[in-house]
Amino acid sequence: METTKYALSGKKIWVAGHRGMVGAALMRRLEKENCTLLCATQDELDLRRQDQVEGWIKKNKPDCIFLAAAKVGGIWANNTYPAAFLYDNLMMEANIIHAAYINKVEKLLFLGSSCIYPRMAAQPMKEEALLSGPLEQTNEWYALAKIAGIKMCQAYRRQYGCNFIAAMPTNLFGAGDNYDPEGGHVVASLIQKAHKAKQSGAPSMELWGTGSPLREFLYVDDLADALVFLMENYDGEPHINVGSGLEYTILQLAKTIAKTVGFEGDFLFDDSKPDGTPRKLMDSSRMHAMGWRAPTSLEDGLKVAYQWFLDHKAS
Ligand code: GFB
Repeated sequence: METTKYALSGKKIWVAGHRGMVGAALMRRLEKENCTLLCATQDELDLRRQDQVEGWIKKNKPDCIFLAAAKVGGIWANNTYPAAFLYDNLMMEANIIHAAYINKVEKLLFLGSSCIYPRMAAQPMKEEALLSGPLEQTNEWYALAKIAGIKMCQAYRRQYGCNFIAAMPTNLFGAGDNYDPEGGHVVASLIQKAHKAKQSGAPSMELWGTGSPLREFLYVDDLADALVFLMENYDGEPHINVGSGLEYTILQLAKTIAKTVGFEGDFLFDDSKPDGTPRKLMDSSRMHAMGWRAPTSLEDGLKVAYQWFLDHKAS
């Protein structure tokens, strides 16, 4: 695959979604580069409004864009707010990608999610598994929006020659996660629950589903590093998986979190809540072949995530 090094030094870079977990990690990572960082808060710029996005890009003239803005949530939020997950994500990505084309942005990186792959895709999931079977029901709305984003990048490359690329991260966790027990993803929810159970001296904490689904977890600062690596080194049309290869059952994850937090009680299973997809392990061999691997263990990443929770969210 032909690639040209894209140097970030001296560039004006817009991190769309800089207050989200991924966007904030990107801001931390990009501070190490000699570049100018642009960002806009939700009050200044509603990314769902085409006129606002076109006006903002025209005025601020970014050289390149990390499209990390998205409406995200865990299994419950995805399943409960299908319209918002579909509409908000479609609008944000369509507006930013189209405005980037009109304003001749040099390079754009779009962020997807491992839920774009079919529910029963062969494991580990290769990039080619996209659109080869039915999606997982609990998050098909979000997945469809993310698939549209990948396809927009490919379409704008083909028709207009735009250097727009896409990365698909696996399940993420780290500083800045959403610790809402209902709306968040499993790692943040379980940190919050384990902390509360420990504080109150509860004999047990609750896990949704059966505890048997397998998930791969990637520390968000590792993802930010991978995204900068791709922006600098990758120019291809196919989207690229970014995983850690670290796969655990939800029960194994819960035990590791309990150890990090210091909760010594039992786990109860609420099987009225969905398990979602049974397994979601990425094949990250393309990333590995380019020379990038995730350096952080689950245990080390969890220590940072728990400390961030204690500093910002714990009561
Ligand atoms: O992280 P999570 O919400 O999302 O849930 P998905 C992962 C697994 O953890 C599911 C179980 O099997 C949940 O049932 N789980 C156990 C819990 N206890 C809890 C809990 O207290 N909170 C949560 N949230 N889960 C999301 C998608 O799927 O993954 C998104 O809905 C996105 O679209 C994201 O792709 C990365 O891994 O199932």
